[in-house]
Amino acid sequence: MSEKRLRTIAVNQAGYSSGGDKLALFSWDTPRYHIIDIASGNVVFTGQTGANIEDKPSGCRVRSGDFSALTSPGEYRIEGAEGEQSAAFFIAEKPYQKLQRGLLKAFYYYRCGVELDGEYAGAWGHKACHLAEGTVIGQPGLRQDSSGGWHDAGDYGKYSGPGAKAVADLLLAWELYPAAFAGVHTLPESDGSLLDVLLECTVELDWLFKMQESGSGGVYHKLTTAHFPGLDVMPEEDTGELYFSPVSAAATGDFAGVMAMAARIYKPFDEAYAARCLEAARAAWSWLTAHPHVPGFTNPRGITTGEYGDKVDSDERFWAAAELFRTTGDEQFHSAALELAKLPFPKYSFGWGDMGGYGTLAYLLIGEAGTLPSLYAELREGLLAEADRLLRQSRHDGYRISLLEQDYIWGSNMLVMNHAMLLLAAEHFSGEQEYAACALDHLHYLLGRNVLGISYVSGFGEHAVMHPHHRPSVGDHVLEPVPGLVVGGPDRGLHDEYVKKHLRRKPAAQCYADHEDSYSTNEVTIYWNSPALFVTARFNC
Ligand code: G3I
Ligand code: 9MR
Ligand code: ZN
Repeated sequence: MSEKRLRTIAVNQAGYSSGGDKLALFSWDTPRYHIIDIASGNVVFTGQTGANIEDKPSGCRVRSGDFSALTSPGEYRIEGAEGEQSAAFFIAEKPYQKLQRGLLKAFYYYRCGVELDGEYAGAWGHKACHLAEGTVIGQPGLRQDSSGGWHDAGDYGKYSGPGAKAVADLLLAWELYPAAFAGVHTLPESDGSLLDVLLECTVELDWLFKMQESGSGGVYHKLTTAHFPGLDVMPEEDTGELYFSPVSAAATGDFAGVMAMAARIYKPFDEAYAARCLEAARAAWSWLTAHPHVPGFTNPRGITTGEYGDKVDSDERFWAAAELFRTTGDEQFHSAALELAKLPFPKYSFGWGDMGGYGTLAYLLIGEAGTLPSLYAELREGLLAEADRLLRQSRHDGYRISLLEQDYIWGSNMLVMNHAMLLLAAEHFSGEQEYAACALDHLHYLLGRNVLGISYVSGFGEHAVMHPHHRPSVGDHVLEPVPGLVVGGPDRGLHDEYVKKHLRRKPAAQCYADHEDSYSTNEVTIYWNSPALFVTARFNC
């Protein structure tokens, strides 16, 4: 059925670096192809495809065409034997610089509580939003400031844990790949001292401070209206009452982790800010130690916005302990991390609900000398074993990524980028280039080298997502969506009405619809952008 008709020539539409490997992937059995230079119209390369791979997730027999020998910078298109065409793509010395800037600028577009205007916002400006005080659920009469931060996604909720994941990815990107961010001071409020990436993260950190309950140190799980507003409602028109949902252990652990990280990273630039972050992290840690066993968060009665439920909080606690230990060197945090590490939560995951990977990275980044050698070795070997598993899976995959059929879930593109992050962490700790090459294959997939031949980043690629489930993009009457947004991607679970109706019986990797009603495949979130930014930064060093 579908695989017979689908003839995709898939390329990374953001491009390939001149000196690097270049593969196009063909979704059907075709022997030959040629490459056209778009400026001149000339055929500049003729190639043969390799043996096919039966690819279960895409439902296709995939062949690859290797055109690494083509190195001249330019804009190209691939044509198949019967006139099939790929999207346009670039060959350039540094093909991902614009992409990195776009992925970071997306966070500016996600900002809440400020007007987006002028040259920097371009066509996608809007008035300041969500400035009202919020009601604290369970504390009658208590209302407090709730403004600032980034909207979570296509909706206007603000959720502490997911926000912490997004900031952690950006700060880690800066820690590991500072050269990729050097000298970039383009934000409207930039005074040339803090780099854009660090300045943008303070937007979310400043809001996170407001999510900490004064006195207890616990952190409210989320701040949203009672229900999602209509899909065409602009942020400033979303004026329903805002509610702080109760404190959760997951949110408090994530908060402690990201604040401890910020305390370390901002110290050279702003001692007072760093001290405030550390104090907030310590207060959150005190709440955690005072509340060793708490039930997972569920939405309070009457609140129907995103739940981000998470029953297991030992991963968030482990991250908090490891990050506080890394930042302070204080033994109390080390012994807590050692105890928590014994618990059976995933140690190599970077999902909004599975934050153990950040604890592992924090611990390993201390270096062997400052840690318990047995735990250091266990985590290092475990991380490399996980990376090896991802490498093997990628080798068996037609589109050269590590996702198995069952991994095409809601937000599968986050898994694609999280796996790439893990591979890059493995590169960092082992020096093995093979891991980086595999991570780059994951970026190629995101930017269009997938069975649908679509770039999952708005504004990046000739055939890029055009209709994200993103309220400002739907409500603003601008044809193009807000640029630089990463969408969720294929979800074989068919979790919304639109895909249930239109995508029945499609192979997993084809369960995606570029339609604004498909919130389960085509929404956008800050924590899908953030790992993509981390991965892109690696390839801009
Ligand atoms: O973890 C299980 C896995 O074990 C299982 O094999 C798989 C099979 O479907 O499901 C996995 O769970 C999924 C879970 O995400 C964990 O990633 C669920 O199916 C899936 O429904 C769930 O989706 C979440 C979705 O909210 C619905 O709760 C997304 O991760 C999450 O990103 C998304 O978040 C929403 C917010 O609620 C509101 N704001 C927008 C945002 C993005 O759509
Ligand atoms: O628009 C909502 C989106 O931001 C959420 O991520 C998603 C899942 O919680 O829900 C969307 O809202 C839909 C609601 O759940 C069901 N009715 C249709 C709504 C979208 O228009
Ligand atoms: Zn807002």
